[in-house]
Amino acid sequence: MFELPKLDYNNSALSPIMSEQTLDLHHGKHHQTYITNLNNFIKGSEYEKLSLEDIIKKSSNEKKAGIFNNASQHWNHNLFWKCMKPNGGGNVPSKLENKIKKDFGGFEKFREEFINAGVTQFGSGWCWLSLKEDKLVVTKSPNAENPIIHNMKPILGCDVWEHSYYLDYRNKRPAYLENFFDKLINWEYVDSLL
Ligand code: MN3
Repeated sequence: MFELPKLDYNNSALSPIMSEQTLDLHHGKHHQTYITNLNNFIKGSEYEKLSLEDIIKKSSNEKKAGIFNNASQHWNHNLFWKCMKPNGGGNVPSKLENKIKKDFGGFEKFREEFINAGVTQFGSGWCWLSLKEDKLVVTKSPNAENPIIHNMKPILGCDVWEHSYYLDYRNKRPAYLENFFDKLINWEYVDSLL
């Protein structure tokens, strides 16, 4: 049985960048629903004993869309909550900063590429910073899809489903992504996943 993880901050702590109402709904309702659905799907099946990552890989291989979508969304949101903190953004730990500069040719280039990936994801989905073998890469994915099914290790993910930003930013997805990047990211956590 999977359970909703507690956030490391209060639901009002990211306001006004991400409002209390958004977190109440996004964490308390949307994320909880993925977990409830996942538990119902796997109950009594061979999936029940597997780790979340193994459930994602197996259901992807076996094209079990119901299990895959809910398991992957559970994983994705776990990372998303951890990648944010009150008064986030700002200084990046030097190990991560140096790796970003090396792999993207500059921090500003990486910022642009990450935000652009989120802006250009057509419809619902995610943008990611992942390790692919030894290199950092930015990718985007539709719906629930997670880079681990493409043998990458995500270390930063931003939810660009409308439920993530519509109450606070309406249709302005670029403004949401810029604010997420500049004011919410917990770079110490991202660095710890390198
Ligand atoms: Mn979401």
